[in-house]
Amino acid sequence: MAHSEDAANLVSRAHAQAADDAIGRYRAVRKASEALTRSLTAEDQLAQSMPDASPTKWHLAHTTWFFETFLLVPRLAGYKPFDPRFGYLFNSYYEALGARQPRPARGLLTRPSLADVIAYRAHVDAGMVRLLAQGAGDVADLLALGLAHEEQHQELILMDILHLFAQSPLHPTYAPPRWAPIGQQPSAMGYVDIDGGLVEIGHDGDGFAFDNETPRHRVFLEPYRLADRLVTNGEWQAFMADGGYRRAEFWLSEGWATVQAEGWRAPFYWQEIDGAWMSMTLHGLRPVDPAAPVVHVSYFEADAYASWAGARLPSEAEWEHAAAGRPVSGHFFGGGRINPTVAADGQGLRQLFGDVWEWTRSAYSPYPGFRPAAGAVGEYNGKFMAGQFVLRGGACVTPPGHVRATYRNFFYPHQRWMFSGVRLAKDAEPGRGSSFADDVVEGLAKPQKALPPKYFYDAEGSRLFEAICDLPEYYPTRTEVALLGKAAPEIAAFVPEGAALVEFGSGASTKTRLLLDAAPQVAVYAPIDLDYPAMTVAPLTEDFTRALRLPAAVTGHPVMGFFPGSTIGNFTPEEARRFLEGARELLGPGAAFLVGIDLVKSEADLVAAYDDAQGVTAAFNKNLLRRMNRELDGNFDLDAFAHRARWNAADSRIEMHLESLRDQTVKVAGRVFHFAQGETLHTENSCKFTVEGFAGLAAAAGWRLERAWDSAQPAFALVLLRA
Ligand code: SAH
Ligand code: AVI
Repeated sequence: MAHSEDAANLVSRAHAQAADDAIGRYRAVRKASEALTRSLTAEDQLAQSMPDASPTKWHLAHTTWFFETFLLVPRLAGYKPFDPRFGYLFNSYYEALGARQPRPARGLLTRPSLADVIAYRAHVDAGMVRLLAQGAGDVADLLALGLAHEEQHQELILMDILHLFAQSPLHPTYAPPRWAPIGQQPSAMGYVDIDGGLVEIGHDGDGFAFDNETPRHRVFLEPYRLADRLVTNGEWQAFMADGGYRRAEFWLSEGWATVQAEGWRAPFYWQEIDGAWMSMTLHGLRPVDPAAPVVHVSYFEADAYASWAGARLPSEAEWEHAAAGRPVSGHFFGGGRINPTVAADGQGLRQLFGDVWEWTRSAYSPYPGFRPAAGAVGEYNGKFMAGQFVLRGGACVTPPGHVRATYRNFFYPHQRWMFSGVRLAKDAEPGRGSSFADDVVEGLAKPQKALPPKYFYDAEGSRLFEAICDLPEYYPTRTEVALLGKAAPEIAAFVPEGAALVEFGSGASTKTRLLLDAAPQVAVYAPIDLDYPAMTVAPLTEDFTRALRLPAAVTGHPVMGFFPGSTIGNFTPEEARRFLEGARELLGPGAAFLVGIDLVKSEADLVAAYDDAQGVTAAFNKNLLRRMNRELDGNFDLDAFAHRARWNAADSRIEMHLESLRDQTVKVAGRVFHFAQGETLHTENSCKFTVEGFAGLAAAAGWRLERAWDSAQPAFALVLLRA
């Protein structure tokens, strides 16, 4: 008896607790909406600036109508609607619930007054508290929907107010200008490689989700690459400066027609004032921050930008697969700053959640097996599945806690007043990375035009490189060969019996022979190079920065890596770190790795080595132009560019550039690029190291320095790393 009383008490206490929690959640969301109106006058809250936007007062009333219509009227015995005429005024789009005030005429509703709407909210709130106190469990799903719905309108209030204020010559400020100082440019955009395959997307039913996120289902993804951060205003300005809004070749036909009809020449809220770009924001009219993510761009613009940048937009499945399981943290509404923030420095995917909604290339359509809910709430999402595109991740005006990895927002491709921005994606070419054409388009679109040095090595480039190695000025090859000849017996002691020697960028394998001669215990030779396909035992003809597995012949052998020639100096320090990490995984635990590094020396010797008297290095450099002409239908005039080799002391590297000798326009990869006189195409870095500096770099990638051999002038070193 006593026991069952206790049990009954426990159950009723749990019910009371659940009811209290539900009331608490309800009140918090309702209050948050009202808090958004604090800085608004009654006039601000009545005006409607365009048919797509609604007055704040209407949002406040409509969200209230939602609770009244879907919860109180059917569920709370004795509930009396505040005013039966409100059903007509504040029904948004529910056909099942009858006629309604036309959307573009919401701003004409001077009655009810704002005070009446506030009283309406109080009346419905009192009803909701009574309903929830009776038992929150029965209405839990509808309550969650009503609250998520109200949170969507909180974001709409902010979007719509910004649009309204942007019409005002006074540039009103919605929130105090807590404007962070102009951010540092984020690090260069990188791409994260994602395997894809058969993956699942969609909500799994655990916790609240909108119906459009269901059912969870399988999708096949080809391998793809996702940009590690959002596109910035600075990058967008480069697109504008390159005629982005004037060149039809980047645009979808409908997008191009819209550009013409609307006269678009910049993102939605940008204004050019005295030669400087300013943007209307919720903090008033502010200078465009080049480091911050671009915002208020349409799908058409996002797509055009991606074409210009040699990339594409991600599909929603690609986006979700990459975002799944990551913490939903980022810059959402709150904390004073209502603007997208600059990407944090760092690795991997950043800014996935918050800041700006990210356009995807996916049409907003039902998932396989999608069924709208029964009754009028079934009109919530499903009936809008035509002609719109999906956006992912939430924005700085989205309430915190509102979105998740499966969340699908959607807008028409011409719309721009929402906080929408761009993350780029690319197709992966399995094993090869991006294509030559993609890299050329991307590299020539950068403010400092640049190409990855790996494209030097077509057959002619490899021949020229071998000629460079014989030049009197090019000391590295001769020096490393001599050093290797001397150190080979000692190095051989580190080579295990039956070892597989994996060489990166083997070229003609001249240096390898010195090592193989001294270490007959090597059983398998596995060179990885873009060129020299069928050379030796188990060659991999691929990009060594992307090699994911070794040839089968290596299996079962202890592994030693070999990377001579200071080719590692052709990476930036960040690329070198990433390469060394990848090599550690590829070569496996306990592997040894012998790396040749060129050491810092006098500027005169360095410049001479990269600008030889016979002009072989110049020919090697210009061969890149020849290659683009041949493979990418380019029309570079080789005589209109000059070879330059410069010592960059700050970054401790020799840089090779091709300098344009006149103003010119070049066509390549189906695109047109302008070169000003004196502008350069940066074609190679060749970093010069100290042994200690290099050991630090290797340590950051998980390698320990075990031994080093170095030569006197010209200084060069062979370092032996251990995983
Ligand atoms: N190891 C030789 C050749 C160095 S030249 C030496 O020390 O003399 C650089 C070599 O690396 C070239 O043969 C080039 O084809 C290759 N290479 C450059 N970048 C590469 C990449 N990303 N993947 C695979 N091979 C690459
Ligand atoms: C392959 N690599 C290490 C050479 C270097 O010295 O950076 C390529 C080269 N560039 C000009 N000359 C040689």
